[in-house]
Amino acid sequence: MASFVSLDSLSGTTSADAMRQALGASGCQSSSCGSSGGPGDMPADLWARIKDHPCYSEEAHHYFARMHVAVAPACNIQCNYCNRKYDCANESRPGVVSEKLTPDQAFRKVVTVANEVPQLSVLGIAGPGDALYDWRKTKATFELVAREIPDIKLCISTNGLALPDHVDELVDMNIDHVTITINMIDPMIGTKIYPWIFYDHKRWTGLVASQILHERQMLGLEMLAERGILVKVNSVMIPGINDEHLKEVNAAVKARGAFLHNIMPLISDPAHGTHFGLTGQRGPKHAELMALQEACAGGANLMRHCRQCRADAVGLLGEDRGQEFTLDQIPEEVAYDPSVRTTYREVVARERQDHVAAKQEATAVLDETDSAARILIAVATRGGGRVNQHFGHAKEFQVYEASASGVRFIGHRKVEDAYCEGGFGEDATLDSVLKTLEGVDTVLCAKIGDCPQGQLKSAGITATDAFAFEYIETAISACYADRYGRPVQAQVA
Ligand code: CLF
Ligand code: SF4
Repeated sequence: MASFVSLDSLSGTTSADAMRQALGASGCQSSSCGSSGGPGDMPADLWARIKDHPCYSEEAHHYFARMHVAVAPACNIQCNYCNRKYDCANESRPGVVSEKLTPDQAFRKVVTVANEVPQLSVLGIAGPGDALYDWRKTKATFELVAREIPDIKLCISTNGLALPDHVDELVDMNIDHVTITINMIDPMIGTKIYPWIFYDHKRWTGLVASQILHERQMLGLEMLAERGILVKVNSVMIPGINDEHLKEVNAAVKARGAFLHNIMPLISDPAHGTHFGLTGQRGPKHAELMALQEACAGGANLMRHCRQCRADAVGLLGEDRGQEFTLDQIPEEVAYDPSVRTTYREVVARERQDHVAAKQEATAVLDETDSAARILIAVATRGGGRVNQHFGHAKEFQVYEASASGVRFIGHRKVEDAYCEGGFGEDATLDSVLKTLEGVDTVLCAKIGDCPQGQLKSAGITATDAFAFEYIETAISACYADRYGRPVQAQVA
């Protein structure tokens, strides 16, 4: 099993001290340059529907994984940020072409993953085309899987054009989570994003195309909300085109019953061959995205932990185990064994109770401080809600804001290349990590060598492994309180 929180690690002791000792006894001994919205916030029935969904619950993404199966290659619109040779940019990182699957192949893949990845809780169909336009294959896949693994959550992502035609079937099939990508509510803005749509057996262009798309998206959203389906709206932030406008989109989707709004940065690169990539349209900077998210505060709830995953992603958000489950590695005959997932859920349920208590203690620690300081703290984590990853192995950092009023998840930052691969560090790569950590005050990780720690210090960033294996909130509150004052007895053991 790959690196994230494992069944073995959770089944064993979960005390931070024991984990630290285990790290000391394990292989990676780097110390130098060359080495290596929670249950209290919503009604219980709503929490029950999202608590295991890694995208709909920020808390769940520490514990649960999703997988996508690329069974729906056809699409009924053209987005200027998409090149059909690549994965769907609505829900995936443009890059390599997906391995497209038939429903039967997808079924075998899901069962294989469910047997080997205990964290799996959601099956999503997110392209590489549109899950509803390619509905026959989406439906066949979900039917096969739901029969074999009844407790898996079914989730789809769509551009919304075909959505109103399928709402009844979505309800009948118990598809409880639907994402609609809505980039505008003003069709004039839509003309800069969508060159054409295919609707009612005809291709439409210009303003009328965007008008039809807009009306269908709004209608689909309202129909789903009326039926009680949890709708997440994804919006691609395109500077100069819809960035300011997304505030209006946020208000409009909230008014129509969207559960979450996920504002994602445009990924644009000439190498992807998209219209925006080829015409030099840039994506937003970290700070621009954060400013827009702040400006939307008070509107529809925002998702901030999206990883813009591929249409064939497998694993916890932020990891991609897809290469372990390519078709050539999937058996012809599969049989589902529910025991691993069942055991994992029992362990996670216990772990989560501890985590909730730890969060409450962290809030109490921060309450004791009396400071106006707000700092960004980056955390290296492999999942489980803990500071449990070596600095040099972090492919991304989760960024939190710490202040006397609490610990707030801000988002994640991807590192182009992890600093330490296989036991040695590269100065050039540390430079890219430093760039990734721009604006961050403190880095918390399970282990860091003296040299990178020194280089970070020279860049004004404090990096420490003193809180290794603590819950993230516990570590952040202790770290903040150490800096800005706290009573000695509140210190974390
Ligand atoms: Fe997949 Fe999307 Fe369902 Fe999640 S992803 S279909 S809601 S199961 Fe999640 Fe990936 Fe972001 Fe999508 S992190 S791109 S929001
Ligand atoms: Fe590409 Fe998805 Fe847009 Fe279709 S809806 S053009 S697949 S990004």
